[in-house]
Amino acid sequence: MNLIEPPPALAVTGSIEPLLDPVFISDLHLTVERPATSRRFFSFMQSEAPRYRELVILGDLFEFWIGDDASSAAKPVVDALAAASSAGQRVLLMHGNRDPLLGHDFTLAAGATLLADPIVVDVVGAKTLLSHGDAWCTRDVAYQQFRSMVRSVEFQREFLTKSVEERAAIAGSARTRSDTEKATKAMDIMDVTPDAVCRALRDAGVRRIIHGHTHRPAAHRIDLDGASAERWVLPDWDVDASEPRGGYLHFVAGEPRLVFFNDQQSCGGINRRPAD
Ligand SMILES: [Mn+2]
Repeated sequence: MNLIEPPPALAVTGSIEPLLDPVFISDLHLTVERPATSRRFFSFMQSEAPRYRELVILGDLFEFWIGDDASSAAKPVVDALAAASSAGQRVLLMHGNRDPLLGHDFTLAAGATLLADPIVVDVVGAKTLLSHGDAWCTRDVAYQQFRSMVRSVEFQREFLTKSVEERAAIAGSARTRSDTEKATKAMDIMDVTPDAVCRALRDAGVRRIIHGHTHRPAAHRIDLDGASAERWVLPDWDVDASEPRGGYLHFVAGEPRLVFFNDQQSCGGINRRPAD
């Protein structure tokens, strides 16, 4: 990392212009180990994404990211984003829990803007809270501690001064640990905590949330202090899986709608007006 550049945690912007016709994706977990998922991303960038004015990636575009200077395998992805931004599309991107080290060099190369998490944005006329979503999984105390660490300026500065080889080794062992840990945890601990979501809605003064991370795509209607609010959860992508999955959220007649690549993938309230 060039030491005069801000660490990734400080490379984010906290306020952006309204989104007029956006498409939202998240949790693609792109890696050379999932070639079909990468191919689906490139075809998405070719055929679906250009229909929208804004492309919004709510975290975990990549399976892992150990620094902008160690990203040669991701060049085709960066190029696809750069093509979109040069064609006039706004490309907005948020850190996920797997790629919180996406930084200034990446955004410069991709023509993208890094968003703070969470952020309140006017989305198709409605003030909306956007987040990756992992910050609301508050029951996972150990994870929240890890999250604050990797998002701290001190940790990032120190980690990014290590050699690429050293960073790869650290990230490799951390990932092995987290997969083992995840398998042994109760599933519900990995979902968002309803109270944390309500608090976030109240603090932000909004009635709609869009997030990813939990891999539980759905449209939830929430009772918030006697009024109604909505929580939209984006699908993760895995086209290499035995049952391929993935999709996006867009707006039809001013209302959010989830779209799945695989029609068989169904969850409560999907492709309809928000319901439980
Ligand atoms: Mn995630």
